[in-house]
Amino acid sequence: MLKNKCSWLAITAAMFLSGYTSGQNNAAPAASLKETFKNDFLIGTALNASQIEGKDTRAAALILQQFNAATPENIMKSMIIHPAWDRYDFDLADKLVDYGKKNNIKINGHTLVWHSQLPAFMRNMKDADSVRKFFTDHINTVARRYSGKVFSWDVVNEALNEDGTMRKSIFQQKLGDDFVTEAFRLAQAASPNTELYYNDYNNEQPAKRAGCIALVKKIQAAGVRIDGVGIQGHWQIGKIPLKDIEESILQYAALGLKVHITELDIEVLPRNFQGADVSQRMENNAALNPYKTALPDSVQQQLANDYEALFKLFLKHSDKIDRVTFWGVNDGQSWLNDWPARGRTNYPLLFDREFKPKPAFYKVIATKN
Ligand code: 9MR
Repeated sequence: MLKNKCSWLAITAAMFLSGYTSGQNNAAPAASLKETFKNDFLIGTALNASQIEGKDTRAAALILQQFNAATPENIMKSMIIHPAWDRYDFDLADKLVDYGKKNNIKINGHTLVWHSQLPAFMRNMKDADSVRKFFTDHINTVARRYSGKVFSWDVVNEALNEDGTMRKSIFQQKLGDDFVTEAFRLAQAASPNTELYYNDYNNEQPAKRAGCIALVKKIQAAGVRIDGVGIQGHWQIGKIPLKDIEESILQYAALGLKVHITELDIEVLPRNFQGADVSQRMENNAALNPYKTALPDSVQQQLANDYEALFKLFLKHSDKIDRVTFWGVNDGQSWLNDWPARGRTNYPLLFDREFKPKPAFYKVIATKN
């Protein structure tokens, strides 16, 4: 307890010295995440369209200072990149790839196969041959275009239910469970020099983890390459499943896989379920949005402690973890302001709405001391 108090005092002092509490406009923190963890793992962020286009000038400098990896939050999803049967729109994805090359930022392609955010023309597709054609053309075309240009692909995203069984997505229904292996087979041929990942949320939980391991073993048994597993990391304050996360890192690594933490954020607002299934929603009301103007100190401190515990664990297993990516640059830009309830004020990341580092940022940096 005393130790906690002392380290909290030290963090507050560090923030004061670096200008965090003095209200100055120069938001740039003295420390850099990518520098601090350069011998441990890549540090990534999700980028939205305006950040990719360079329109978010306030974010621009911070991104370059803090991150050496990036995942497009939405613009490589099939709905956007493949809007019609014979039409692809590569504009923003090409810009992202150029931006990464110019700034030494490794790009993770997200995502080739996902049941959500599908283009309108294929959402209600009935006939299996048409679904297979979409699936094959999409992977071949997109993976080939960015072959050697993206560092890694989330080849398949969220194919599992919470109990570890296969989700009844359009792909599973029309192509069967083997669609996952097929997706990796196609991606491997189209993009031989890109690392290939299976990505999901809650796949650190025992039942879903077992399903994930079974999926990986099936891909491996078919002689198809899979380089790693992405644990998304959409967790909740005060409830970080550290033991399950550690066990998962060990079990995935034991299969010869690399581990990426791919979409890290910590929800601070009330919620009655875990995970990141975008179809689950709640009605907004005052009780669900308690910190409209500011985050109370006690919650800020808990958030910082949670991030500290996570990074201590990541460092302990840095030989197995290649990348840790936050799902957004600052709190104001997080998807969690609008999900599972719209219009809330959430605080899940390391930088606040003014792009200033939060106490959690300093605690994360201090894990290296
Ligand atoms: O952050 C993304 C948000 O802007 C989109 O509206 C949403 C739509 O499906 O997808 C969010 O990102 C998801 C990611 O692609 C896959 N894992 C869960 C993420 C949060 O929903």
